[in-house]
Amino acid sequence: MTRTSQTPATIFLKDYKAPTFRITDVQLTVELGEETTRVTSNLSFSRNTDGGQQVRLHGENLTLVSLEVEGREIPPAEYTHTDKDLTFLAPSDQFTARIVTDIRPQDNTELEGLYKSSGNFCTQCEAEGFRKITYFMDRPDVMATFTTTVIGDGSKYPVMLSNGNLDGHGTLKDGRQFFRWVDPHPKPAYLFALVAGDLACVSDEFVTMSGRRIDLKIYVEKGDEDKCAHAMQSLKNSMKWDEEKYGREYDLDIFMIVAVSDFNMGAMENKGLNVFNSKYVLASPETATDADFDGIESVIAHEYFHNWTGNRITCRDWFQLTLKEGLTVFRDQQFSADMNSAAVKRIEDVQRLRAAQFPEDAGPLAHPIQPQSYVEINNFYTATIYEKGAEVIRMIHTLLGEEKFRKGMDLYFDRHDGQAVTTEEFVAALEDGSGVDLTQFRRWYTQPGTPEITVTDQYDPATRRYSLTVRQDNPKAGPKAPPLHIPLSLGLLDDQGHELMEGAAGNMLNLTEHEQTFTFDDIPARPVPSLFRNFSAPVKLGSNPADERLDFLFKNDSDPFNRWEAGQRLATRCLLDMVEKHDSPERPNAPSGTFMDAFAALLTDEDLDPAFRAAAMALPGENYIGQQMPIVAVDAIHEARSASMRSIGTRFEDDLTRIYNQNSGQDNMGCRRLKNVALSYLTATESEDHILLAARQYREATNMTDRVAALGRLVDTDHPEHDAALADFYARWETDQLVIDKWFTLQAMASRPQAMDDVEGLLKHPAFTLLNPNRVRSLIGAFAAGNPVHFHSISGRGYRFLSDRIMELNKTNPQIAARLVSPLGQWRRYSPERQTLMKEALNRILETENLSPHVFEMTNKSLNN
Ligand code: B3K
Ligand code: ZN
Repeated sequence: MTRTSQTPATIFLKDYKAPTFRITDVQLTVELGEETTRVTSNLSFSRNTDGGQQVRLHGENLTLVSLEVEGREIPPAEYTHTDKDLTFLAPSDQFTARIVTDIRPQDNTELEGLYKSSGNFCTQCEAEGFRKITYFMDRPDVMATFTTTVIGDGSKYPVMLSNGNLDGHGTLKDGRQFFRWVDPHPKPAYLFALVAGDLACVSDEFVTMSGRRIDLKIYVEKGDEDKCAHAMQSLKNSMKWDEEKYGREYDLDIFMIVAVSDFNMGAMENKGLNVFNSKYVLASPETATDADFDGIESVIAHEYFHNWTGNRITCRDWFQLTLKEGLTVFRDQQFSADMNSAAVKRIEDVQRLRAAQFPEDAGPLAHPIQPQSYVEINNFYTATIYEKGAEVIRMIHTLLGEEKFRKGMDLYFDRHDGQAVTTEEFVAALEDGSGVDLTQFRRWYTQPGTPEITVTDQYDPATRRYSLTVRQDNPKAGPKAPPLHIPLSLGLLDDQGHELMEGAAGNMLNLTEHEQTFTFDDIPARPVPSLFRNFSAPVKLGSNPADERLDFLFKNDSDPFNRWEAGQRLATRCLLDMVEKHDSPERPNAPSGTFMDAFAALLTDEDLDPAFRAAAMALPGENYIGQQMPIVAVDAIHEARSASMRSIGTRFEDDLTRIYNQNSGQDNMGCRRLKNVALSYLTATESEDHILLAARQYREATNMTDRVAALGRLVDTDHPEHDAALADFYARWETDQLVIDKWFTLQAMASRPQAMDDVEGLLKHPAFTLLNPNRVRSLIGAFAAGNPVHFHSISGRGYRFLSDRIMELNKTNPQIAARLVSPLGQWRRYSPERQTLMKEALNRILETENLSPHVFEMTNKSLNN
């Protein structure tokens, strides 16, 4: 470590101690001001454990005005006060305190605590933001009831919201307006929320399974009211689904969602008052793509489902984060699968896991889903905690089966409602409720790394016995790591493609040893195995079957996930072969014949669901191909993929044109997706006709999905349509920030040679600002994660561009800055020249003055772990 004196402290799970005192009730008054906002907090304390009289409250960036304990003003000599906390002595085992503090939300660019966005006040308290509003025991195992009175200028902030049910509102003698909210459900401070502003409201209602009428309210900036219908419908669907699937009913009289434009992440599940990034609320077909609509549905569901998995039952400490996040992601995945095509949803979930979580788990920031330590908790809202966490819950679901899983969940809710618990308590409830032993399974919580699976098979015609030998290794967890309990869902197919085992779902094998052999009797001829159906475990399958076997599975597997997977593996193999021969005279310029035949079969298979067909037709992305190589051959991969797109487009021009035409003008997501995949192959040929086809689609589009798909094809060309379409798009949508984000992203991901100049130029565009996280993600995030050729340019320009932005953002928004570090942390996977340049970029960051703990932790671990 280069920094010693200011190296931030590491927090360890093993050091967890229950709090000596608890806060059971909070009466909060927040007086909103243009200069100073005053927060008066009346707290009820009671003893929780032995351990002395000292009371320590967290607090950051606060001006302490006064402290009273049991009605007595405490003089400064009787308390200690640092920039992190406030400590005083408890007079007895039960007492009250009144604390007055001043804050300046208008100066808060970190977007944590109370801040202003577009002139409205809003909060973000998870993980440790409440301590930036007032002094408090800001830890999730301290759960209190809250009454919140918001006071302010009613002409500026007519809407004033907080958690719970509305208990009164009116005008004070001095003319200020107040609203009082009561939340009867004890909650940790991270679920506190407050919003005030001049907002429009869209209302609806939901009648729960026990007949209670719930008011549903979505608050948005004025003028956006007509973009809330999909969010509202998604909310009602989520409420109904949670009742039917898990027996969970909503528990307040009102459920509110507020959309804000400056938000560090997607959304936040504050009790009864979810605050959302407007990206996950606002949609109309003209302004949002089909993918945006799906994103809204899943994030609305996710935050709503947190009401039970996260809020009613919360985390004991932040090491348990996956308790609520993995479980809630699993639940939102189930919900989206029920609402849409389950197969396509599963494919997308696995793609996301592979794109973000697998590299994380193989790199310097690898951690188990229950980490043992952290420096800055906000850095631990990772793909591992969320997406791998969801896979772990899914495996429990697979091992228990639907019915026993529900029994386990019922017991979990019964046993722990109102508590702050650990992942161990969760697993124990699932085990007790189902009667299934999860002793070995628990290792998934503590082992980092993606297990690598190798499979060999044998068939003996004399005994009609088939055997599969399966081996698991997890190099990241170390050579002595004990084996995991891995569910392997298996199908065996005969040479006609028929299932040889009961039911199309096949068999579930329990892989519990390092190496295990499973035998199957009465198998008439050598079968083709379909392994890890529906991606039954988050593992890497090492052994690669022959092309013919993949082709066979691609055409015959009854498991749609594995069907798609076989096609992707075939494609990956071809692309890797092209990459390997990049510099040799036998360099192929098209994928193999087997692949082309399989692709041809897709083009005429009209029985397939169009969305599935579109997913199966798309080639694996450059990043995914890179992940399959020990050292990523950035340029060769780009060239191989582009050449493949081109050769497929040329060879199948007629079929692709037919598919394009057949699926044009259909008001159906799947058809749009299929048509736009066809367009991507056609434009890859670079023929003038097809570029003009994209230009026409751009101009004539009636929805954003088609418009953006067409523009995406044009941004990669030098054709005059490139500038024309980009200028038109900007002029058309200039006032819609979410649409302009797409304009930035498309240019950030373009591969044409001058793309890096374009990206640097965009930094100076009047619409660009580092203060808006969506804008940062749309340009800088999209470039670093989605433009491998230019980000990894051997000139080092991409790396310098990113490190410069990280250093700038470190000053205003360290959470967002830290999130941008991870692409550089992958340096070990690149050529020696690139490694040097990437490390140089990381070292520059590490040498920055006043480096935040957020950026320090990510950069330091990226270099040294
Ligand atoms: N729980 C929030 C994430 C909070 C992130 C804090 N840095 C959103 C979610 O997962 O639902
Ligand atoms: Zn969540």
